[in-house]
Amino acid sequence: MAWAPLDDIPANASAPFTDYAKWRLEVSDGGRHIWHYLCTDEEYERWPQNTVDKYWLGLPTNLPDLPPAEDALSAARNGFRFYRNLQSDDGHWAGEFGGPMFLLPGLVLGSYVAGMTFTREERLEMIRYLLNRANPDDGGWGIHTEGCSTVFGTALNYCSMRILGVDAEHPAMIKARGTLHKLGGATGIPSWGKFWLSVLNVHDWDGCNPIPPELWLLPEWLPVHPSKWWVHTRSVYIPMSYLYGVRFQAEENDLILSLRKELYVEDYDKIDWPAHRNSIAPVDLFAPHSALLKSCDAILGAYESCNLPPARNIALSRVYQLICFEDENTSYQSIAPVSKMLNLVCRFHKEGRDGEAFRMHDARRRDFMWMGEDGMRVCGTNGSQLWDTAFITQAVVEGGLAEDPEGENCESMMKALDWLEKCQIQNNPCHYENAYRHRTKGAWPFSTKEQGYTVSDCTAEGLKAILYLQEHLTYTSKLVPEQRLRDAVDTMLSMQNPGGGVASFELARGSALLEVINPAEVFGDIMIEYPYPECTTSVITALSIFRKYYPHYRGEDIEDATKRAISYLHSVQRPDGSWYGSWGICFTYATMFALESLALNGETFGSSERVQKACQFLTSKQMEDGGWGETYMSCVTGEYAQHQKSQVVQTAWAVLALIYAEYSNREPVEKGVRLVMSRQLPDGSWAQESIEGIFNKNCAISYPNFKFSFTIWMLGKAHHYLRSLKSS
Ligand code: LAN
Repeated sequence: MAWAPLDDIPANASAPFTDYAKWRLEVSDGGRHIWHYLCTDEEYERWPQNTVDKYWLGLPTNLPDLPPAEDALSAARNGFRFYRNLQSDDGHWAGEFGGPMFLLPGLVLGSYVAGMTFTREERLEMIRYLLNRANPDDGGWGIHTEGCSTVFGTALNYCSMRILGVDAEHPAMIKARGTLHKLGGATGIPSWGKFWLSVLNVHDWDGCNPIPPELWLLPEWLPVHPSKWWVHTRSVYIPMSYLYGVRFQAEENDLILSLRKELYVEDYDKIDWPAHRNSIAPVDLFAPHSALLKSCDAILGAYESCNLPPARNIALSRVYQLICFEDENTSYQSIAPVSKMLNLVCRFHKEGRDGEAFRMHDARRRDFMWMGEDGMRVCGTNGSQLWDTAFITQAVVEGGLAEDPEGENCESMMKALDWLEKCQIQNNPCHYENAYRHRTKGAWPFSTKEQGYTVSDCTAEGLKAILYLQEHLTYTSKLVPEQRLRDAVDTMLSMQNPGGGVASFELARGSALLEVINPAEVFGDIMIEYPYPECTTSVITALSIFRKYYPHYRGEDIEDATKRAISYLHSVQRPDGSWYGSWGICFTYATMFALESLALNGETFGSSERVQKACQFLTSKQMEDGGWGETYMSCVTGEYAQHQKSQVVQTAWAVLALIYAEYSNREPVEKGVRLVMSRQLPDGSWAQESIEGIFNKNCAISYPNFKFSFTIWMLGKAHHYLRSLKSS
């Protein structure tokens, strides 16, 4: 299948390839995000571009300059005066959630093999995004936007560009191909890349280690049963095992034949595929295969050489059923875009182009596509709606900004409460046990209710936001009744592991030993759930705030959960006083959370050696200019990696940490506040700096709304904190 040809693509992608005045973000159904390009004059007139559109497109918002801030509180106030303009009409804050560079290839390759298309403007802006994100020195792509060029990033994005319509002789393609070849060509691509290239029919299935769907037929009590894997890993490997099991392949065409020549340094027909199953370019390798995994792969490879492995058909029906359950439970979005696009190809393979599954999958691709000033990218989830809305509302209430005389902040908070109320999941998922899901009743998700997965800390931050809005403000009503708050508490308590720590989506179901069979060479710690200081803190702080207002519900359980959580946090403090962060960068992020927990337990700078050590750690990292700055390399190496430039978001985290710790010396706090104030722009906003988040140890992901929520939160709290120090 060929897509309609595009005009010549300019080599320089700094100017838009489409008319930016025509893009609009549609927000519907509980925070769903879809970017539209308006085609007719009539549409254009009916649907004016608003501030949210303009801000995310990088167009001037023309918001007024504000009176310069005199102190931390007025800086927080100015920050929110700007940021409230980015609130959507339905009450949530929308935003970009890009960073990983292997998501757009899944979208493009998956759509292509299933015979789905994109609009011309979407194609042009995806191309432009990739041109803008190619590393300037070598023209390749990394695993994420700040990473060095790898085979994984370069080969997959190269194929995406070609499918989207870029000619092989375009200067950017020549440069990227040169880099790919220098790195050894696509035979060295990690396993997820080998998989996608095989689906596209530019790589041979014989070059992939087996992904047998039969694993799902093993008895569930077996420690390796895939139902015990981390929910993301299992959601990805379910459809992968289906497509591997049926050896799905796109039909050969000119583009595919040409890609077979472009991607490799050797002659495609002469490649010894089985010999390359474990070839991984050194630059890509983060988690090498263990000897045990290599032996398992060899045994499974022998099983695959039976013509039709005996249990294949039964296994295929079972995994297909799991794929359908997941689609139904998430309105065809799946938990994240990797599994979404794999499920889409599976449904296309089995059911073809006619019918509900194809139509729904086609439409729901757009929930992940986000237009930015540099073009169109694919987000890590269908957004971070709940996460961003929960933080900013807490920041505004705690900073004392929610009761402003003009009433505009009040209105903003009421809208936010309304949205947060609607976002709470009130039931357990369909096929609850049969689909191996954790309970969702009472939970808040990371993005939207429709996506529908419980996340421990999102439930916690959602609940805290509701409690702040309902209990601290005079003008709000109790939209979320006590019974639903109790449901959230039950869900959070159901997520604490025996060791006291809380993981992300579920309880840890399997042993950490399963990590020896981690097949994805580019990610670490993905086989099971692990407890995280961040998630644990959010949960126990939410439980404690709940208890303050509703002391009669499960008080003892909450007390016991808190004690166990604290002992988990004690056990994972590092000798240098810090905690390792798995979802934000890195030691600064997790140390902020952990110190909040310890404060809840009465452990502060004055009384606790642990807290003193943590504060020493933080203050030793404060930079000359008063700020803090850590790079994502901390997450990769496990050692603090200093950024060249201080970062407002990390400065906010570090100062918040010192405040939680009740650090007695005002100087580091004051210097941090001054740095954040000095970076505030005249309209009250802050500019985007380096990437803020991380996952699976090796892939950075952006949280651009953090530069508002955490700065405003820190400034508000610091103001009150510094005043309290003065008066004591
Ligand atoms: C996220 C984003 C949010 C994040 C927090 C809530 C911040 C965290 O505290 C708990 C874990 C969670 C929900 C999380 C888990 C992993 C996600 C879903 C992501 C980092 C966003 C993208 C990532 C997902 C795994 C990306 C797809 C890639 C695969 C390896 C399958």
